[in-house]
Amino acid sequence: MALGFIKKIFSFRKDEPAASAAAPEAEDDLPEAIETLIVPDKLDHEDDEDPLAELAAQAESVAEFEHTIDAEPAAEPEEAVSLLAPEIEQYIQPVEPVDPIAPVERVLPAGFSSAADRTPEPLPIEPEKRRTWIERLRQGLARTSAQLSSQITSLFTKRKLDEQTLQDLEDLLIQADLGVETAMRIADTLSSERYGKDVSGEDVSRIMVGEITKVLTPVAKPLELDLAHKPHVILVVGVNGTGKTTTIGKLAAKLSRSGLKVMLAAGDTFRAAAIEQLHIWAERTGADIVSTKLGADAAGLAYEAYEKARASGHDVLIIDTAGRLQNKTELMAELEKIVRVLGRLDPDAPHTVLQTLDATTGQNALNQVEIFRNIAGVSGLIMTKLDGTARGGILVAISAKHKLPVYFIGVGEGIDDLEPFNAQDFAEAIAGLQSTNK
Ligand SMILES: Nc1nc2c(ncn2[C@@H]2O[C@H](COP(=O)(O)OP(=O)(O)OP(=O)(O)O)[C@@H](O)[C@H]2O)c(=O)[nH]1
Ligand SMILES: [Mg+2]
Repeated sequence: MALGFIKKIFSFRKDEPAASAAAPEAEDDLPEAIETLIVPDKLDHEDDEDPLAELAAQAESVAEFEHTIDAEPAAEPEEAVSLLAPEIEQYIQPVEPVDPIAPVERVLPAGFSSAADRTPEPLPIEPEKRRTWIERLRQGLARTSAQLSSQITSLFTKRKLDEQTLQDLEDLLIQADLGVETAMRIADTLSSERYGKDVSGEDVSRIMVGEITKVLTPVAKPLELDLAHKPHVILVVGVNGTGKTTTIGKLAAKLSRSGLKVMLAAGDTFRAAAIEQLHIWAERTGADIVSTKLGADAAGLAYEAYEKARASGHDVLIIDTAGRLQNKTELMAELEKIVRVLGRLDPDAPHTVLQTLDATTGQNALNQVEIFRNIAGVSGLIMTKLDGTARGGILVAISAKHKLPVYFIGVGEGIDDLEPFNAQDFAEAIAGLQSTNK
């Protein structure tokens, strides 16, 4: 009899009509009873208690409830529990968070460094994981690198290196967004090594990797956190859709995992969906969040978030912002106000102003850095979507021009798809060269 009742409960939960045996007046009570019985977080048990044991305490209500439905004699509590157990187990497993963020000891994650010791030694990346994201990076840049390689190969087939081929090579490299400066350096190095001689595609790739690595190495830096001043404030800026909110989620995951207390602030107050999106990331990563109502003043929110983060001892505060470049004047005023307000609370805040760049946008990313650097005093970059059909060459041009640190790269939409930026890996992926040192 108890089993019949359980079946009724589960069929009801799956949004099917309750079995006809249920008395009509009892049906209204079903949802609550079901929640009490089968949704683990409604059980109000401590973490270290067995949820099934906890159920035993509630089993009487099973029997009682059954009684109200079927007017049958109540089942013994133990019987009800043993019958419920297998069904309940199914519901307990999925309720585990998809990406549990268990705080561990307080060691900064890879890609961050502490201002206190200033000896950034990135944590080793597991070989398996490393392979996966490098492959994604290569795939993302495959179109750029394949196109470039085939053009270079056809340029040098059966030709000795002369002025014209050097000029053609430079043009190819500029078309791949690498920037005039780097294109010229690659051509110069090639010229000094092989002028008047045969040149293979591999020669060019090798020199490309060398020159690109030289440009990128000085900017491939960890994001330094000054944990002596709590909270360390990271303001995240960038054009719409470049990956600000997603990147904030990924950063929060890394920091929370290393045991740091993270607060997020939903500073993009113009879209309800933006606020909601950040709430979801906060939930997934175990970070706290401060948000306000739609259309509220973003600087006011930043102020409130800072005060709360300081009062509750949060290590890091990450502030999301809107990126409406179409209304540049308004955006500029808003970002300036956020920076000004934070500066009143802590003269060094925001300690980091991070700009996200979408790798699929190409040349336009260069202008975006120019604009946001002026508006918000960008202090470092993260390039996202390098797993897509990326045009990553522009990062070389940006680095040569702005020399801003590049902390991480986004290689997917998932919580772990953010990797510390590595100059050589990136250079090899652009040149389409297989890694030599892994
Ligand atoms: N493939 C891929 N997608 C990404 C990456 N980073 C972000 N995205 C996706 O890009 C889209 C835009 O990302 P958001 O984080 O919402 O961008 P945003 O800058 O906050 O956008 P606004 O709030 O509109 O200004 C989302 O669909 C993300 O899932 C990445 O590294 N790889
Ligand atoms: Mg956003």
